[in-house]
Amino acid sequence: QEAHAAEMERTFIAIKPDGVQRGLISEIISRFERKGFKLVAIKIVVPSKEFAQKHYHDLKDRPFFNGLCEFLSSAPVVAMVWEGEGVIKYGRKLIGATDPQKSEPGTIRGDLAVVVGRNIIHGSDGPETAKDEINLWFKREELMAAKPLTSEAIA
Ligand code: 3AN
Repeated sequence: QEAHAAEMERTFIAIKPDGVQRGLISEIISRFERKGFKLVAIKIVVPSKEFAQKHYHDLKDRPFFNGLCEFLSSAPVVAMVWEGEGVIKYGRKLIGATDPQKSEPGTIRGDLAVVVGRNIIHGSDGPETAKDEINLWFKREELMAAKPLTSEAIA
């Protein structure tokens, strides 16, 4: 068996229903692409409310939990996995602070959103949540292989 390259860091990013409805899919994807991160999985789905509750389980005691889960499950979401050195932390930097009133200009939320309940995008907040969220949203076979293409595969 051939040796596998070291696992490259990956994070889960979702464009939430407000981002999709506002036509911001390409804008958001292009910011991650231009930075140099690599898209390794993408699909468009309407999650069930139960699925949304699983995704946001850490927030289950917050007053906005129910509304947040209702919203996430209300319309199509673009679910993605991005790969690259430092992608978890830097992805959060591209996204900006949770409250768009506090996110810096130049960030996705800073440039494109106004209120916290409609902040257009989700990104995993650490290595553990990244792993859990990728496993929740994607099957193994939906992720592009970590291995670079061989010359035979390219030709
Ligand atoms: P982030 O998405 O920046 O990681 P979290 O995990 O604290 O922030 O919050 C998850 C989501 O919950 C946010 N993206 C936002 O949609 C919603 N949310 C957070 N705080 C509030 C709030 N005070 N009121 C309404 N919704 C909120």
